[in-house]
Amino acid sequence: MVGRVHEYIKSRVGTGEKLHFTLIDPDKATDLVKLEEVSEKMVEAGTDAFLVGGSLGITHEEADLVVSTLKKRGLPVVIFPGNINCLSRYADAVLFMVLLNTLEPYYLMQIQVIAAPIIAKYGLETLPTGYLVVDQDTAVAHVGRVYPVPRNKPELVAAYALAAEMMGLKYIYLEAGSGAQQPIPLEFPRVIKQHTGLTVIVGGGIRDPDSARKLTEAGADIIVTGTIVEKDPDLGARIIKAIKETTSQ
Ligand code: 1GP
Repeated sequence: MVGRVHEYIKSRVGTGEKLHFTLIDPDKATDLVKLEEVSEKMVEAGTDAFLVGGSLGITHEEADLVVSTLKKRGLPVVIFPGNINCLSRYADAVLFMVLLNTLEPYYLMQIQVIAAPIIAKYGLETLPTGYLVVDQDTAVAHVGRVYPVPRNKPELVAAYALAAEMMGLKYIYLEAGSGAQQPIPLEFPRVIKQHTGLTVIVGGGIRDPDSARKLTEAGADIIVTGTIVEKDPDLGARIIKAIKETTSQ
Protein backbone atom coordinates (compact mmCIF):
# COMPACT_ATOMS: atom_id res chain seq x y z
CA MET A 1 0.00 0.00 0.00
CA VAL A 2 1.14 3.52 -0.71
CA GLY A 3 1.52 5.11 2.73
CA ARG A 4 3.75 6.99 5.09
CA VAL A 5 7.10 6.55 3.35
CA HIS A 6 5.59 7.58 0.00
CA GLU A 7 4.10 10.67 1.68
CA TYR A 8 7.46 11.43 3.34
CA ILE A 9 9.16 11.34 -0.07
CA LYS A 10 6.38 13.02 -2.06
CA SER A 11 5.92 15.95 0.31
CA ARG A 12 9.62 16.81 0.13
CA VAL A 13 10.27 16.11 -3.55
CA GLY A 14 7.12 18.16 -4.27
CA THR A 15 8.79 21.27 -2.87
CA GLY A 16 11.88 20.75 -5.07
CA GLU A 17 14.00 19.21 -2.34
CA LYS A 18 16.63 16.73 -3.52
CA LEU A 19 16.92 13.59 -1.44
CA HIS A 20 19.73 11.16 -0.73
CA PHE A 21 19.33 7.49 0.16
CA THR A 22 22.17 5.49 1.68
CA LEU A 23 22.34 1.94 0.32
CA ILE A 24 23.55 -0.80 2.65
CA ASP A 25 24.21 -4.28 1.26
CA PRO A 26 23.80 -6.81 4.11
CA ASP A 27 26.23 -9.18 2.40
CA LYS A 28 28.98 -6.60 2.87
CA ALA A 29 27.83 -4.91 6.11
CA THR A 30 28.87 -7.75 8.38
CA ASP A 31 30.60 -5.56 10.98
CA LEU A 32 27.69 -4.13 12.98
CA VAL A 33 29.85 -1.73 15.00
CA LYS A 34 31.08 -0.20 11.74
CA LEU A 35 27.52 -0.11 10.40
CA GLU A 36 26.41 1.84 13.49
CA GLU A 37 29.23 4.36 12.98
CA VAL A 38 28.76 4.77 9.24
CA SER A 39 24.98 5.07 9.43
CA GLU A 40 25.28 7.71 12.14
CA LYS A 41 27.72 9.66 9.98
CA MET A 42 25.32 9.54 7.02
CA VAL A 43 22.43 10.76 9.18
CA GLU A 44 24.56 13.66 10.45
CA ALA A 45 25.43 14.54 6.84
CA GLY A 46 21.71 14.70 5.97
CA THR A 47 20.80 11.40 4.28
CA ASP A 48 17.01 11.01 4.06
CA ALA A 49 16.49 7.22 4.21
CA PHE A 50 18.29 3.88 4.11
CA LEU A 51 17.93 1.34 1.33
CA VAL A 52 18.79 -2.25 2.19
CA GLY A 53 19.54 -4.80 -0.53
CA GLY A 54 21.92 -6.27 -3.08
CA SER A 55 22.18 -8.79 -5.89
CA LEU A 56 24.02 -11.68 -4.26
CA GLY A 57 24.71 -13.59 -1.06
CA ILE A 58 22.20 -11.99 1.34
CA THR A 59 20.60 -14.27 3.90
CA HIS A 60 17.25 -13.49 5.44
CA GLU A 61 18.90 -13.23 8.87
CA GLU A 62 21.45 -10.72 7.59
CA ALA A 63 18.68 -8.58 6.09
CA ASP A 64 16.77 -8.60 9.41
CA LEU A 65 19.89 -7.70 11.38
CA VAL A 66 20.90 -4.81 9.13
CA VAL A 67 17.35 -3.42 8.99
CA SER A 68 16.98 -3.62 12.79
CA THR A 69 20.32 -1.87 13.27
CA LEU A 70 19.43 0.93 10.84
CA LYS A 71 15.97 1.43 12.36
CA LYS A 72 17.68 2.91 15.45
CA ARG A 73 18.66 5.93 13.33
CA GLY A 74 15.02 7.09 13.12
CA LEU A 75 14.88 7.37 9.31
CA PRO A 76 12.76 5.25 6.95
CA VAL A 77 14.35 1.92 6.08
CA VAL A 78 13.32 0.67 2.64
CA ILE A 79 14.08 -2.71 1.14
CA PHE A 80 15.71 -2.57 -2.30
CA PRO A 81 15.27 -6.24 -3.17
CA GLY A 82 17.50 -8.31 -5.39
CA ASN A 83 15.12 -11.13 -4.52
CA ILE A 84 12.80 -12.27 -1.72
CA ASN A 85 15.75 -13.12 0.55
CA CYS A 86 16.18 -9.35 1.06
CA LEU A 87 12.71 -8.85 2.55
CA SER A 88 12.51 -8.02 6.26
CA ARG A 89 9.44 -7.58 8.44
CA TYR A 90 11.30 -4.85 10.36
CA ALA A 91 11.51 -2.48 7.37
CA ASP A 92 9.14 0.42 6.74
CA ALA A 93 8.65 -0.14 3.02
CA VAL A 94 9.89 -1.99 -0.03
CA LEU A 95 10.64 -0.75 -3.54
CA PHE A 96 8.09 -2.98 -5.28
CA MET A 97 9.96 -3.20 -8.55
CA VAL A 98 9.60 -4.42 -12.08
CA LEU A 99 12.87 -4.72 -13.98
CA LEU A 100 11.66 -2.90 -17.07
CA ASN A 101 14.42 -4.00 -19.46
CA THR A 102 14.95 -7.64 -18.56
CA LEU A 103 14.74 -10.56 -20.94
CA GLU A 104 13.79 -12.82 -18.03
CA PRO A 105 10.05 -13.25 -17.29
CA TYR A 106 10.90 -14.11 -13.66
CA TYR A 107 11.82 -10.45 -13.00
CA LEU A 108 8.87 -9.08 -14.97
CA MET A 109 6.07 -10.74 -13.02
CA GLN A 110 6.93 -14.02 -11.30
CA ILE A 111 9.03 -12.62 -8.46
CA GLN A 112 6.32 -10.04 -7.72
CA VAL A 113 3.74 -12.85 -7.42
CA ILE A 114 6.03 -14.78 -5.08
CA ALA A 115 6.83 -11.72 -2.99
CA ALA A 116 3.37 -10.10 -2.74
CA PRO A 117 1.83 -12.47 -0.13
CA ILE A 118 4.98 -12.24 2.01
CA ILE A 119 4.97 -8.44 1.82
CA ALA A 120 1.29 -8.47 2.79
CA LYS A 121 2.02 -10.72 5.81
CA TYR A 122 4.84 -8.41 6.90
CA GLY A 123 2.58 -5.37 6.42
CA LEU A 124 5.25 -3.50 4.43
CA GLU A 125 4.37 -0.39 2.49
CA THR A 126 5.07 -0.79 -1.24
CA LEU A 127 6.62 1.90 -3.42
CA PRO A 128 5.71 0.99 -7.04
CA THR A 129 8.94 1.34 -9.00
CA GLY A 130 10.14 0.76 -12.56
CA TYR A 131 13.78 -0.33 -12.48
CA LEU A 132 15.83 0.43 -15.58
CA VAL A 133 19.39 -0.87 -15.78
CA VAL A 134 21.67 1.03 -18.12
CA ASP A 135 25.02 -0.75 -18.34
CA GLN A 136 25.91 -4.37 -18.91
CA ASP A 137 29.13 -5.04 -17.01
CA THR A 138 27.58 -5.17 -13.54
CA ALA A 139 26.24 -7.86 -11.21
CA VAL A 140 22.68 -6.55 -11.45
CA ALA A 141 22.75 -6.68 -15.27
CA HIS A 142 24.05 -10.23 -15.25
CA VAL A 143 21.71 -11.57 -12.57
CA GLY A 144 18.73 -9.71 -14.05
CA ARG A 145 19.42 -10.76 -17.69
CA VAL A 146 19.26 -7.13 -18.69
CA TYR A 147 18.81 -5.88 -22.26
CA PRO A 148 20.78 -2.65 -21.76
CA VAL A 149 19.57 0.78 -22.84
CA PRO A 150 22.08 2.45 -25.20
CA ARG A 151 23.66 5.52 -23.56
CA ASN A 152 22.99 7.66 -26.64
CA LYS A 153 19.25 6.90 -26.84
CA PRO A 154 17.42 9.05 -24.27
CA GLU A 155 14.25 8.74 -26.36
CA LEU A 156 14.17 5.04 -25.42
CA VAL A 157 14.42 5.94 -21.75
CA ALA A 158 11.57 8.42 -22.16
CA ALA A 159 9.44 5.67 -23.73
CA TYR A 160 10.19 3.26 -20.86
CA ALA A 161 9.29 5.96 -18.34
CA LEU A 162 6.05 6.86 -20.10
CA ALA A 163 5.05 3.19 -20.22
CA ALA A 164 5.88 2.83 -16.51
CA GLU A 165 3.74 5.85 -15.65
CA MET A 166 0.87 4.62 -17.81
CA MET A 167 0.97 1.35 -15.86
CA GLY A 168 0.56 3.31 -12.62
CA LEU A 169 4.11 3.16 -11.27
CA LYS A 170 5.19 6.18 -9.19
CA TYR A 171 8.99 5.89 -9.23
CA ILE A 172 11.63 5.11 -11.81
CA TYR A 173 15.07 3.96 -10.67
CA LEU A 174 17.81 4.59 -13.25
CA GLU A 175 20.58 2.16 -12.39
CA ALA A 176 24.14 2.15 -13.72
CA GLY A 177 24.90 -0.81 -11.42
CA SER A 178 26.71 -0.92 -8.11
CA GLY A 179 30.35 0.03 -8.58
CA ALA A 180 29.75 1.02 -12.25
CA GLN A 181 32.55 2.83 -14.08
CA GLN A 182 30.37 5.90 -14.55
CA PRO A 183 26.89 7.09 -13.52
CA ILE A 184 23.94 7.08 -15.95
CA PRO A 185 23.92 9.81 -18.66
CA LEU A 186 22.57 13.20 -17.53
CA GLU A 187 20.16 13.25 -20.42
CA PHE A 188 18.19 10.33 -18.96
CA PRO A 189 16.65 12.08 -15.91
CA ARG A 190 16.19 15.18 -18.06
CA VAL A 191 13.95 13.44 -20.63
CA ILE A 192 11.97 11.62 -17.96
CA LYS A 193 11.17 14.91 -16.24
CA GLN A 194 10.12 16.39 -19.60
CA HIS A 195 7.71 13.55 -20.35
CA THR A 196 6.39 12.21 -17.01
CA GLY A 197 5.59 13.08 -13.41
CA LEU A 198 7.55 10.11 -12.06
CA THR A 199 9.88 10.53 -9.10
CA VAL A 200 13.35 9.81 -10.46
CA ILE A 201 15.81 7.77 -8.39
CA VAL A 202 19.38 7.53 -9.71
CA GLY A 203 22.15 5.21 -8.52
CA GLY A 204 25.28 3.37 -9.52
CA GLY A 205 28.83 4.65 -9.93
CA ILE A 206 28.32 7.98 -8.10
CA ARG A 207 31.63 8.61 -6.34
CA ASP A 208 32.05 12.38 -6.13
CA PRO A 209 30.00 15.45 -5.15
CA ASP A 210 30.15 16.98 -8.63
CA SER A 211 28.54 13.95 -10.35
CA ALA A 212 25.77 13.90 -7.74
CA ARG A 213 25.14 17.63 -8.15
CA LYS A 214 24.99 17.36 -11.96
CA LEU A 215 22.49 14.50 -11.74
CA THR A 216 20.18 16.43 -9.41
CA GLU A 217 20.43 19.49 -11.66
CA ALA A 218 19.48 17.24 -14.59
CA GLY A 219 16.29 16.16 -12.80
CA ALA A 220 17.14 13.32 -10.42
CA ASP A 221 14.96 13.64 -7.31
CA ILE A 222 16.77 11.02 -5.23
CA ILE A 223 20.44 10.02 -5.39
CA VAL A 224 21.54 6.62 -4.08
CA THR A 225 25.10 5.83 -3.04
CA GLY A 226 26.33 2.49 -1.76
CA THR A 227 29.94 1.63 -2.64
CA ILE A 228 31.37 4.99 -1.60
CA VAL A 229 29.64 4.74 1.80
CA GLU A 230 31.44 1.43 2.39
CA LYS A 231 34.82 2.60 1.07
CA ASP A 232 35.05 6.24 2.12
CA PRO A 233 32.25 7.43 4.44
CA ASP A 234 33.73 10.95 4.65
CA LEU A 235 33.47 11.33 0.89
CA GLY A 236 29.97 9.81 1.13
CA ALA A 237 29.05 12.57 3.58
CA ARG A 238 30.41 15.26 1.23
CA ILE A 239 28.26 13.88 -1.59
CA ILE A 240 25.18 14.21 0.60
CA LYS A 241 26.07 17.80 1.45
CA ALA A 242 26.48 18.63 -2.28
CA ILE A 243 23.02 17.21 -2.99
CA LYS A 244 21.48 19.26 -0.21
CA GLU A 245 23.18 22.42 -1.52
CA THR A 246 21.44 21.90 -4.88
CA THR A 247 18.14 22.13 -3.02
CA SER A 248 18.98 25.34 -1.23
CA GLN A 249 20.09 27.20 -4.39
C1 1GP B 1 23.34 0.11 -6.71
O1 1GP B 1 22.53 2.21 -7.34
C2 1GP B 1 23.11 1.51 -6.30
O2 1GP B 1 22.16 -0.56 -6.89
C3 1GP B 1 24.36 2.15 -5.74
O3 1GP B 1 25.48 2.00 -6.56
O4 1GP B 1 27.26 1.09 -5.10
O5 1GP B 1 27.87 2.31 -7.19
O6 1GP B 1 26.94 3.54 -5.23
P1 1GP B 1 26.97 2.27 -5.98
